[in-house]
Amino acid sequence: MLTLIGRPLPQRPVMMLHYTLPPLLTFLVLFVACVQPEAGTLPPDTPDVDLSDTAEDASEPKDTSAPEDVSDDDAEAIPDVQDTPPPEPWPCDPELDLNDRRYRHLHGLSDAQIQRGLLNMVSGHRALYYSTARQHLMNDIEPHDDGSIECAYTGRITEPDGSTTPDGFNTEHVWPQSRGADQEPPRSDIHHLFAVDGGVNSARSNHPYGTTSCSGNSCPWHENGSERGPSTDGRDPVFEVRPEFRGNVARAMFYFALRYQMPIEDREEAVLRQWHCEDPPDDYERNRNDLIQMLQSNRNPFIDRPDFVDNFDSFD
Ligand SMILES: [Ca+2]
Repeated sequence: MLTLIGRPLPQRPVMMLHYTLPPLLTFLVLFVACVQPEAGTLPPDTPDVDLSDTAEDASEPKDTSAPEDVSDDDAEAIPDVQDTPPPEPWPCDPELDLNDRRYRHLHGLSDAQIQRGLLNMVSGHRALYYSTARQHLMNDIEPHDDGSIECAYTGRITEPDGSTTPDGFNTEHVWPQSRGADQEPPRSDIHHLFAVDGGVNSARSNHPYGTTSCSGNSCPWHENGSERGPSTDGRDPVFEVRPEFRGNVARAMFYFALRYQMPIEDREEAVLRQWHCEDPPDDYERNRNDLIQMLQSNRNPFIDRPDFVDNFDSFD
């Protein structure tokens, strides 16, 4: 016999309702009460929602195909680019290959368009911690094929020792920190950092570059082709870089002016343009550009394509 709470279940319907309704209501109340705490556990279950998002992520190959579509568009644009005439030979180095594929999308464009295109290419680089940048500069970027490093201003040779100050060398900011390179990311941007003898770094200080009116021993400071003294254009003092390195300095300055949209004073720029032409990029400088790109994900376009300087009336 069925029983309810220890009592025999009545057989008549009315009596059955009398006995069964209260327990059923109690059961429903208890059921709802039991369900509510489970509902309260929904937040921890919300990862299920995230999982659904993950599922959406899993479908993202459709989205990742979008860049491919963009590249397809670029691919379609290539014939047009290839149809544009190659740039005129660069007068300072007529043998220079001006068909670098990295810049072919700029062929045939106006100066303003080329300037914007180059700015887009150099901007947003991967900024390094300053200590990391100096470590890479001295031990990975500057060493020549024989492993030596060379003072940019005097040519003094030494060996890297794993530090940032080997044999009295330290880090030169071609664009002085006191003239706008004291904040990040410009302070750690290796494109304008060079290894120099510490004493020579002090001799250059933050003086602008220029052509001195003195020569050698007659200059207040001089060492192995670089010298500091009054300039031929009325400034005093200026720092004149030895012939082997003056183009490297000029291109680093042009890069900085473009990357950080900072002006170069007119008289200094005139000298830098002259140095840029006198000392075109060589294999060492181009290799240095490649190494820096591996760290920072951007290049100095004036090393790859020195003729681009001519697309800027002035860096101001
Ligand atoms: Ca050079």
